[in-house]
Amino acid sequence: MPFRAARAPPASGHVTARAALPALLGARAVRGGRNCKSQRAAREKRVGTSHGRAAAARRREAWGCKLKSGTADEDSDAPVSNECMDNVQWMKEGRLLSESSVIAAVGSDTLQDRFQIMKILIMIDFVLAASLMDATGSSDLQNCFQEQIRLQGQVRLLEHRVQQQQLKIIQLLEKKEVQYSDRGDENSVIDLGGKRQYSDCAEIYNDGHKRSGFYKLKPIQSPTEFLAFCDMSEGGGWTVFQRRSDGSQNFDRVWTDYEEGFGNFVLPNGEYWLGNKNLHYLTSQGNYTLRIDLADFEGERRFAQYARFGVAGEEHSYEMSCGEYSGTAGDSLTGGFHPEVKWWADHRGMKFSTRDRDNDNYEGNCAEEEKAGWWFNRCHSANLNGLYYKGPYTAKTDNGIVWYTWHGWWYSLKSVVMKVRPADFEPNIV
Ligand SMILES: [Ca+2]
Repeated sequence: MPFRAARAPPASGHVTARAALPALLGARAVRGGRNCKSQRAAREKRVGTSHGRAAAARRREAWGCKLKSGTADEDSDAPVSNECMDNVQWMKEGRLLSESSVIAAVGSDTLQDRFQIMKILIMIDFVLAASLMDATGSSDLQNCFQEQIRLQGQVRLLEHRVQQQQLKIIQLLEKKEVQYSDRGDENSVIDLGGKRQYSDCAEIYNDGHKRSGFYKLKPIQSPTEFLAFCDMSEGGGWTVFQRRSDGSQNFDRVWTDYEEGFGNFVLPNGEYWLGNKNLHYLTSQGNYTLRIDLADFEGERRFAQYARFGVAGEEHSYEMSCGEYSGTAGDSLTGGFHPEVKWWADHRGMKFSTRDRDNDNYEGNCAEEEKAGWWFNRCHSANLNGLYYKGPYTAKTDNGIVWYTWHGWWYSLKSVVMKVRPADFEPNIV
């Protein structure tokens, strides 16, 4: 039984040279063809009869050129299966090999010889096609199509999984970048190797370490070392004991928390309280200047500076003392902005208070109402450990981060840094 229209004998079964010549040319056209459709078009052009088309359709099906059994239209643009392409390729290669072999064997290129050659080639085609059909029985072919469809489904599923995995990889890489960036921030903890102990950041600065970051300190009376952020800007040598930057830390804490210190001692902008004990050890070493840097949500910065800042020991409930004010934010710490408020707004001489240790001058509990530990009086005109609102706020009490002389009681500041440095500090510029 013939398989390829170009190679097939007419219905009568008789092969003529007139039919065989275009068949040979047709084989060469297929060589440049890319799929079954072009193959089919070339073939139908050559056959040109309904009988030929029907036969071609049957043969194409047998070759695996039909993807959907029973639905493939003669002129359908349906994609061609790999098996079909494999079969076509197999036939093409076999046909071309046999063609060149026969021509070489005959060694002639006259028209008559070519007719003879073509007769031989047609017979070879029959043998090749018969072999293919034997290899692919119709039920086997159907099974192959089903297997193809199943495998294509699996391919789509795997492609979907690959896409999901790629998305996951991207997410993990992004997460890793964040971690690396955090790790970069952790470099703000600076280890000097422990060869020397420093009593404050001024000593570290004048020992040649002029990069801001967390350093280990051990004030003279302190039994242990502790980390503190050294601000080496604004002349350098500042030991930071309080920082507010983003509201990430809870400052509504009990006595022991404020005594020991709490917060983030890693990130350069980490919020923390150094601890009343450490603050006492630090400031009892000599004459320290307090500087308070403030920023609001409008991008403006102000500062307040106080001479002779000190914090007494635990036996005095960490009472605060300070001297003259200078700066741009106004004097809220001593109530110096108005003589009539001093009696209740001056924080000098005040003991430290927390919600569980009420040392204020108020009948109630300032720390409890203001949600902070502080040197409350009755209660305050400065409350830098208050709740982190963002700018203007409303509340039952003025419990935001308040510096009255700049923004009043009902505006909570964006950032605060409280830091100390020896009054006689002279930066070593060598
Ligand atoms: Ca009270």
